[in-house]
Amino acid sequence: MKTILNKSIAAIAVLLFSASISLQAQGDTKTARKETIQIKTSAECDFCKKAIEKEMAFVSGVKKANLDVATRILTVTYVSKKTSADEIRKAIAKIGYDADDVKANRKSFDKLPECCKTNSGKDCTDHKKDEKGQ
Ligand SMILES: [Cu+2]
Repeated sequence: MKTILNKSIAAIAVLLFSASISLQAQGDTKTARKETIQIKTSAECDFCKKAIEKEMAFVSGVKKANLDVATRILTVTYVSKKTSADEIRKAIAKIGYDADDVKANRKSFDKLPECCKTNSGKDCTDHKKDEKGQ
């Protein structure tokens, strides 16, 4: 009788132990869960790149942001528990740039340097002149 009792206690202990390990493992993957997305923006030049990347630093949960000016694609790595692709797109639109199907905030867009406005037809090589002129 005593051995049976000991065995079942041992079995329960093993069960509890393994259950706590699997819970812990799940918890770890949840907190560290990162997503990487690519967002098509309306960035025109390095000035836009800096503005967008800087804005990303203010979005909580964003770990990394890099904009490729040639393709206008912003690659963002974020913690999915803290933010979402939609939040990130909204943050980009807020400062005057399109982000996938989210359209740029009109007021912010109007404040952008001329050459940074999509389809302005102006070359961003004049950018430095623009900045000094303001
Ligand atoms: Cu620009």
